[in-house]
Amino acid sequence: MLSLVFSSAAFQGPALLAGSRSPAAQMRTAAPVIMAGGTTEVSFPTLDGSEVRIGILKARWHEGHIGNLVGGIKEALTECKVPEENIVEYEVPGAFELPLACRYLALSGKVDAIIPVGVLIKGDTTHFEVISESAAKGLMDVGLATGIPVIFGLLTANNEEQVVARSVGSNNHGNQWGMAAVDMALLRKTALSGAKSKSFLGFGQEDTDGASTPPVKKIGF
Ligand code: INI
Repeated sequence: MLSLVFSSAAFQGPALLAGSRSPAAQMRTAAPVIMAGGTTEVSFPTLDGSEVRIGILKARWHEGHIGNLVGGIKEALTECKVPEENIVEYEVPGAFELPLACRYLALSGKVDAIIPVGVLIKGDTTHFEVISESAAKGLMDVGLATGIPVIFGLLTANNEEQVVARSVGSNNHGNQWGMAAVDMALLRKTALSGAKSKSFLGFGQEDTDGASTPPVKKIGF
Protein backbone atom coordinates (compact mmCIF):
# COMPACT_ATOMS: atom_id res chain seq x y z
CA MET A 1 0.00 0.00 0.00
CA LEU A 2 2.81 2.36 0.82
CA SER A 3 4.02 2.16 -2.73
CA LEU A 4 0.69 3.59 -3.89
CA VAL A 5 1.10 6.57 -1.63
CA PHE A 6 4.48 7.49 -3.06
CA SER A 7 4.13 6.27 -6.61
CA SER A 8 3.70 8.95 -9.28
CA ALA A 9 0.87 7.05 -10.87
CA ALA A 10 -1.16 7.62 -7.74
CA PHE A 11 -0.91 11.37 -8.27
CA GLN A 12 -1.68 11.36 -11.96
CA GLY A 13 -5.30 11.85 -12.90
CA PRO A 14 -6.72 10.20 -16.04
CA ALA A 15 -6.12 13.33 -18.13
CA LEU A 16 -2.44 13.29 -17.31
CA LEU A 17 -2.05 9.61 -18.03
CA ALA A 18 -3.85 9.87 -21.37
CA GLY A 19 -1.57 11.60 -23.85
CA SER A 20 -0.30 14.57 -21.88
CA ARG A 21 2.34 16.45 -23.83
CA SER A 22 3.84 18.27 -20.88
CA PRO A 23 7.63 17.74 -20.91
CA ALA A 24 7.53 17.29 -17.18
CA ALA A 25 4.98 14.51 -17.54
CA GLN A 26 7.17 12.80 -20.14
CA MET A 27 9.99 12.59 -17.62
CA ARG A 28 7.88 10.37 -15.37
CA THR A 29 7.68 6.87 -16.75
CA ALA A 30 6.23 3.73 -15.27
CA ALA A 31 9.21 1.47 -14.51
CA PRO A 32 9.34 1.20 -10.71
CA VAL A 33 12.40 1.59 -8.54
CA ILE A 34 11.98 -0.28 -5.28
CA MET A 35 13.49 1.20 -2.13
CA ALA A 36 13.29 0.06 1.44
CA GLY A 37 11.73 2.42 3.97
CA GLY A 38 11.63 1.18 7.56
CA THR A 39 10.52 -2.40 7.03
CA THR A 40 8.27 -1.56 4.11
CA GLU A 41 9.24 -1.25 0.47
CA VAL A 42 8.25 1.75 -1.57
CA SER A 43 8.27 1.91 -5.35
CA PHE A 44 9.17 4.89 -7.49
CA PRO A 45 8.85 5.27 -11.25
CA THR A 46 11.98 5.93 -13.27
CA LEU A 47 12.56 9.64 -12.73
CA ASP A 48 14.39 12.01 -15.07
CA GLY A 49 15.69 14.75 -12.81
CA SER A 50 18.09 16.24 -15.35
CA GLU A 51 16.32 19.62 -15.16
CA VAL A 52 15.43 19.53 -11.49
CA ARG A 53 17.04 21.75 -8.83
CA ILE A 54 17.24 20.34 -5.31
CA GLY A 55 18.02 22.07 -2.01
CA ILE A 56 19.43 20.08 0.90
CA LEU A 57 19.25 21.64 4.37
CA LYS A 58 21.25 19.85 7.05
CA ALA A 59 20.93 20.11 10.82
CA ARG A 60 24.31 20.13 12.60
CA TRP A 61 23.22 17.73 15.33
CA HIS A 62 24.35 14.08 14.88
CA GLU A 63 26.78 15.05 12.14
CA GLY A 64 27.88 11.49 11.27
CA HIS A 65 24.34 10.22 10.75
CA ILE A 66 23.42 13.34 8.81
CA GLY A 67 26.43 12.73 6.55
CA ASN A 68 25.27 9.16 5.87
CA LEU A 69 21.74 10.30 5.06
CA VAL A 70 23.00 13.03 2.75
CA GLY A 71 25.17 10.38 1.05
CA GLY A 72 22.02 8.34 0.46
CA ILE A 73 20.20 11.38 -0.90
CA LYS A 74 23.02 12.12 -3.34
CA GLU A 75 23.11 8.52 -4.57
CA ALA A 76 19.41 8.79 -5.40
CA LEU A 77 19.82 12.19 -7.08
CA THR A 78 22.66 10.81 -9.20
CA GLU A 79 20.47 7.86 -10.15
CA CYS A 80 17.77 10.33 -11.19
CA LYS A 81 20.34 12.27 -13.29
CA VAL A 82 20.12 15.47 -11.24
CA PRO A 83 23.27 17.42 -12.26
CA GLU A 84 25.65 18.18 -9.38
CA GLU A 85 25.46 21.90 -10.14
CA ASN A 86 21.68 21.73 -9.58
CA ILE A 87 22.13 20.72 -5.94
CA VAL A 88 22.60 23.35 -3.22
CA GLU A 89 23.40 22.56 0.42
CA TYR A 90 23.11 24.67 3.56
CA GLU A 91 23.45 23.95 7.27
CA VAL A 92 21.25 25.01 10.19
CA PRO A 93 21.87 24.58 13.94
CA GLY A 94 19.30 21.86 14.61
CA ALA A 95 16.08 20.22 13.47
CA PHE A 96 14.01 22.96 15.07
CA GLU A 97 15.51 25.51 12.64
CA LEU A 98 14.79 23.45 9.52
CA PRO A 99 11.27 24.80 8.78
CA LEU A 100 12.30 28.47 8.70
CA ALA A 101 15.39 27.71 6.63
CA CYS A 102 13.16 25.72 4.26
CA ARG A 103 10.90 28.71 3.92
CA TYR A 104 13.81 31.03 3.05
CA LEU A 105 15.06 28.57 0.45
CA ALA A 106 11.61 27.92 -1.00
CA LEU A 107 11.00 31.66 -1.41
CA SER A 108 14.41 32.21 -3.00
CA GLY A 109 13.12 30.59 -6.22
CA LYS A 110 16.39 28.63 -6.54
CA VAL A 111 15.07 25.10 -6.08
CA ASP A 112 12.22 22.85 -7.24
CA ALA A 113 12.16 20.73 -4.07
CA ILE A 114 13.81 20.80 -0.66
CA ILE A 115 15.11 17.98 1.49
CA PRO A 116 15.53 19.05 5.13
CA VAL A 117 17.72 16.51 6.93
CA GLY A 118 17.58 16.10 10.70
CA VAL A 119 18.12 13.34 13.24
CA LEU A 120 16.29 13.39 16.57
CA ILE A 121 17.00 10.77 19.21
CA LYS A 122 14.68 10.27 22.16
CA GLY A 123 16.10 11.26 25.54
CA ASP A 124 14.85 11.32 29.13
CA THR A 125 12.63 14.37 28.77
CA THR A 126 9.86 15.49 26.43
CA HIS A 127 12.35 17.59 24.42
CA PHE A 128 12.37 15.00 21.61
CA GLU A 129 8.58 14.99 21.19
CA VAL A 130 8.31 18.78 21.26
CA ILE A 131 10.99 19.31 18.61
CA SER A 132 9.91 16.36 16.43
CA GLU A 133 6.29 17.40 16.31
CA SER A 134 6.86 21.10 15.81
CA ALA A 135 9.51 20.53 13.15
CA ALA A 136 7.33 18.03 11.28
CA LYS A 137 4.34 20.39 11.36
CA GLY A 138 6.55 23.33 10.36
CA LEU A 139 7.96 21.46 7.37
CA MET A 140 4.52 20.45 6.15
CA ASP A 141 3.31 24.05 6.53
CA VAL A 142 6.20 25.41 4.45
CA GLY A 143 5.43 23.04 1.59
CA LEU A 144 1.75 23.91 1.63
CA ALA A 145 2.31 27.64 2.01
CA THR A 146 4.98 28.04 -0.68
CA GLY A 147 4.02 25.30 -3.13
CA ILE A 148 7.62 24.09 -3.18
CA PRO A 149 7.74 20.40 -2.23
CA VAL A 150 9.34 19.85 1.16
CA ILE A 151 10.31 16.25 1.83
CA PHE A 152 10.03 14.79 5.32
CA GLY A 153 13.72 14.20 5.98
CA LEU A 154 13.55 13.89 9.74
CA LEU A 155 14.71 10.65 11.26
CA THR A 156 13.09 10.33 14.68
CA ALA A 157 14.36 7.34 16.63
CA ASN A 158 14.33 5.84 20.10
CA ASN A 159 18.06 5.17 20.06
CA GLU A 160 21.30 5.35 18.07
CA GLU A 161 20.92 1.77 16.85
CA GLN A 162 17.64 2.59 15.13
CA VAL A 163 19.27 5.55 13.42
CA VAL A 164 22.13 3.43 12.08
CA ALA A 165 19.65 0.82 10.81
CA ARG A 166 17.98 3.55 8.75
CA SER A 167 20.91 5.60 7.53
CA VAL A 168 23.40 3.15 6.05
CA GLY A 169 23.36 0.48 3.33
CA SER A 170 20.26 -0.58 1.45
CA ASN A 171 17.93 0.87 4.10
CA ASN A 172 19.40 4.38 3.95
CA HIS A 173 16.31 6.57 4.14
CA GLY A 174 18.21 9.30 2.34
CA ASN A 175 17.71 7.25 -0.84
CA GLN A 176 13.94 7.47 -0.70
CA TRP A 177 14.06 11.14 0.33
CA GLY A 178 16.12 11.90 -2.79
CA MET A 179 13.72 9.99 -5.02
CA ALA A 180 10.70 11.60 -3.36
CA ALA A 181 12.20 15.07 -3.93
CA VAL A 182 12.69 14.48 -7.66
CA ASP A 183 9.27 12.83 -7.92
CA MET A 184 7.57 15.81 -6.27
CA ALA A 185 9.59 18.40 -8.20
CA LEU A 186 8.44 16.79 -11.47
CA LEU A 187 4.90 16.52 -10.17
CA ARG A 188 4.93 20.22 -9.36
CA LYS A 189 6.12 21.09 -12.85
CA THR A 190 3.36 18.94 -14.32
CA ALA A 191 0.75 20.33 -11.96
CA LEU A 192 1.65 23.93 -12.72
CA SER A 193 2.12 23.53 -16.45
CA GLY A 194 -1.40 24.85 -17.10
CA ALA A 195 -1.04 27.86 -14.82
CA LYS A 196 -1.25 30.35 -17.69
CA SER A 197 -4.51 29.00 -19.01
CA LYS A 198 -7.71 30.84 -18.01
CA SER A 199 -9.31 27.58 -16.92
CA PHE A 200 -6.36 26.45 -14.80
CA LEU A 201 -7.52 24.74 -11.65
CA GLY A 202 -4.58 22.55 -10.77
CA PHE A 203 -2.98 19.86 -12.90
CA GLY A 204 -2.30 21.19 -16.38
CA GLN A 205 -2.16 19.00 -19.46
CA GLU A 206 -0.11 20.97 -21.93
CA ASP A 207 2.93 23.14 -21.77
CA THR A 208 2.53 25.23 -24.87
CA ASP A 209 5.51 27.55 -24.48
CA GLY A 210 7.84 25.39 -22.40
CA ALA A 211 7.68 27.72 -19.38
CA SER A 212 6.04 25.29 -17.01
CA THR A 213 7.26 26.71 -13.72
CA PRO A 214 5.71 29.98 -12.62
CA PRO A 215 8.05 32.44 -10.92
CA VAL A 216 8.35 32.33 -7.14
CA LYS A 217 8.88 35.61 -5.28
CA LYS A 218 12.60 35.76 -4.51
CA ILE A 219 13.91 36.50 -1.04
CA GLY A 220 16.88 35.13 0.87
CA PHE A 221 19.63 32.69 -0.14
N1 INI B 1 18.39 19.10 17.32
C1 INI B 1 18.51 18.05 16.48
O1 INI B 1 18.58 18.24 15.26
N2 INI B 1 18.57 16.79 16.97
C2 INI B 1 18.50 16.54 18.32
O2 INI B 1 18.56 15.33 18.69
C3 INI B 1 18.35 17.62 19.21
N3 INI B 1 18.26 17.39 20.63
O3 INI B 1 18.34 16.23 21.06
O4 INI B 1 18.10 18.32 21.41
C4 INI B 1 18.31 18.93 18.68
N4 INI B 1 18.18 20.02 19.48
C5 INI B 1 18.48 21.36 19.05
C6 INI B 1 17.27 22.08 18.47
O5 INI B 1 16.90 21.49 17.25
C7 INI B 1 17.58 23.55 18.21
O6 INI B 1 18.65 23.66 17.32
C8 INI B 1 17.94 24.32 19.51
O7 INI B 1 16.95 24.13 20.48
C9 INI B 1 18.06 25.84 19.20
O8 INI B 1 16.84 26.38 18.75
